[in-house]
Amino acid sequence: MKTYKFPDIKEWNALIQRPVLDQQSLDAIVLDVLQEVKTNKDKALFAYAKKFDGVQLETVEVTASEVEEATAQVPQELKEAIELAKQNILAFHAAQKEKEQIVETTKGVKCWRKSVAIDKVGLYIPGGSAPLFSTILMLGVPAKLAGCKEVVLCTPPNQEGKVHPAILYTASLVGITKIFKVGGAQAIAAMAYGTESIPQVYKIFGPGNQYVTKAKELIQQQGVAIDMPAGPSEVLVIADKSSNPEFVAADLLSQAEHGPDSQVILLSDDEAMIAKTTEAVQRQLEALPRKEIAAKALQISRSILLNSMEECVAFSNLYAPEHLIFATDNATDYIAQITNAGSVFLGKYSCESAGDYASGTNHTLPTNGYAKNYSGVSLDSFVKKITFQNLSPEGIQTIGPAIELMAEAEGLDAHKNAVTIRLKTL
Ligand code: HSO
Ligand code: ZN
Repeated sequence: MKTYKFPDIKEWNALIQRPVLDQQSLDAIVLDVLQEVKTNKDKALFAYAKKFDGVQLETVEVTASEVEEATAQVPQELKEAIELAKQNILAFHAAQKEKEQIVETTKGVKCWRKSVAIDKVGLYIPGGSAPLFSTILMLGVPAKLAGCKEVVLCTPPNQEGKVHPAILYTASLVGITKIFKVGGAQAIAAMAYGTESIPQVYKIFGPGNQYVTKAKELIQQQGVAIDMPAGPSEVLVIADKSSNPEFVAADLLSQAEHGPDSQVILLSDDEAMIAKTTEAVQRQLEALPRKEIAAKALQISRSILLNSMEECVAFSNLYAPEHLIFATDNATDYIAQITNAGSVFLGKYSCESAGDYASGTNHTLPTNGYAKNYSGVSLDSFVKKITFQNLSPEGIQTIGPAIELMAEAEGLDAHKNAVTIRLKTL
């Protein structure tokens, strides 16, 4: 972790930069995969499973007996932990249900908005080095709460053609029954276009590598919605002399272990805190099984000494972190000043891991500065809001003349006429 001391505000723009990935060759490769799946459907999926996952599949759909077998393999303690997490995520997201409110904007003009579930959604769960079954809770729970009729899940198989038991168990726990052994860009293509086995969906959610991310970006241009643009996961921690450097170090490493391209940022107004934390990071790192990954992430990470807490918040707002940990005793005093962040963790005991797994908030959050203009996944991500209106004769009589005048001024006579023809009958 490189340390910067009192950087001039002119240097801040350079310090908020995320590592840049070489995207040049990605477009062509991913476009090719999309086209292949669109044309050859299941046949293409079998070929990709052989090529990328090293397995000859007989069918892409996970069977009920595979789910049963997986359920038996998950230790009871882990099942209970997943259940606890699910309950909290359910409670938090259920409270996001909006009450329909009929607004009578003018006498006889009633308008309201109704949340209607997106019929078919697709969830992508990466396999790779960490089987992120927690993400199934984060996406599956709100999808079911919203009332999505069809929830499809794609996840890559291993070389034996199997899916991690905790992934299958968690999917079945939230009521997802359509699970497919497909990974990478081909999974995104399959859900976007549909194949003989995999239903086509209207919106695709979930994290993934750069191929998956690129595929989501491309299918979005073709009219399929996606949860949000994605980049590597990141955390920014604000600490002062009241913070616990061991806790802060553990938080930085919990994010760093996600991937070599994960960025972690430490901000403080206290030089001693930065020194203690960076020492603790090095020490704790040594004991981690994923220390090589975390060490790479630390190479692209920064600790920055600033003049005050106010400056730390200003820097954080400019960086717009996916996760902001405000690790100080008086963290709640700063809530009003926080304007850009995906999810905020206040005080010593609010570690990012709490939100990653079990506190109830969603862990699918905007990265790469998108916290400036995007929200994390919530119940809203799984619904559209349809507006309704119902005008009485009195309603159209009251607002009709204004509409006629406006339509005329825009030179749209047919619009005007739609009102006039009605007013004449009243
Ligand atoms: N920190 C990740 C989520 C996650 N962590 C899943 C552990 N498992 C992105 O918010
Ligand atoms: Zn995490």
